[in-house]
Amino acid sequence: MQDFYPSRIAPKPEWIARKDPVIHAADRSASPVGVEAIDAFERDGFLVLEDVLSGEEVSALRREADALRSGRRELDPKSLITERSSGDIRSVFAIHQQSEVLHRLATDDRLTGLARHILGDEIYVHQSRLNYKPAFRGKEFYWHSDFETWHVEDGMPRMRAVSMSVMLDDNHAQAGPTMFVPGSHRSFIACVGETPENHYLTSLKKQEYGVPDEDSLDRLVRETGIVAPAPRAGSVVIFDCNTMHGSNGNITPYARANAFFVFNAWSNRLVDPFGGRDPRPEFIAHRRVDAPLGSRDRRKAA
Ligand code: 6CS
Ligand code: FE
Repeated sequence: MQDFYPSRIAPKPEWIARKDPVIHAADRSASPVGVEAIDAFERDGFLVLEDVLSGEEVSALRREADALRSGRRELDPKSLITERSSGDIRSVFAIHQQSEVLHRLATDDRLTGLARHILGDEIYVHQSRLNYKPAFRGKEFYWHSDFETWHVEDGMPRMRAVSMSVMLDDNHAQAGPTMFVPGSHRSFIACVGETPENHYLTSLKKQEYGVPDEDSLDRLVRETGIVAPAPRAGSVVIFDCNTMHGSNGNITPYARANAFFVFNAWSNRLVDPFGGRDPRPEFIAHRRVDAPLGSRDRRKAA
């Protein structure tokens, strides 16, 4: 399959103009969040949806997140990623497959209806994870485009995926919220450096390959700045697969957790990784998916 976004090949960074639409919906007036919000998402590459979940829903999700991190649950040990320094759990992957509560959230129409609209297709979960940024010791996530990794290391052909981050705690500007560069989703920054074998064993703790060079980051930020939404618990921050983002460490007493779901268009299912390495394990990038999300239920309902 043609590689529209070659990366980690050339000896120096390259900027490639995005070849895919941001909003694939045929009729934007059907947007579940209104046309203005969808236009803003297209312009900025991210969107904050306040108060999507009720207080009760958030409390139930927070209890589930604590249970998943407590060691009291039978989880795939590979899906638990710990902080290098403290050993604290940094992420739990494949949460929609390991928790009934989180599976319900991953298939909640408030998320999936919007994802289908943006992607203009049936969808499935490419990746899900619980991100914990512990108090006092939360580590940073360096700047990156998710799509660059998902294209090179997972074989995601086109930019037709959207991430949804559900806030389980109130976010604070000082506690390392996710930062976005508005408009950065319109340029694909090809990175330099060859992907190491089994890169995921280190990249999920501290990503050092597939990260943009400082000149490109400087140029991106000079054009449109940095925005770091810090919404309340129950809010959802959605962002395009190619929006440049990262987060600082957290030395405040405010711990924060978010449940993160990546919806990919059914027509954009993974092929062989464009970086030529073996595909990453199933818990990080789902390949064994036999039907779009919810299609079984919708077929039954029909
Ligand atoms: O490699 C990945 O798929 C994950 N890494 C980061 C830093 N963001 C996207 C994704 O969760
Ligand atoms: Fe990311």
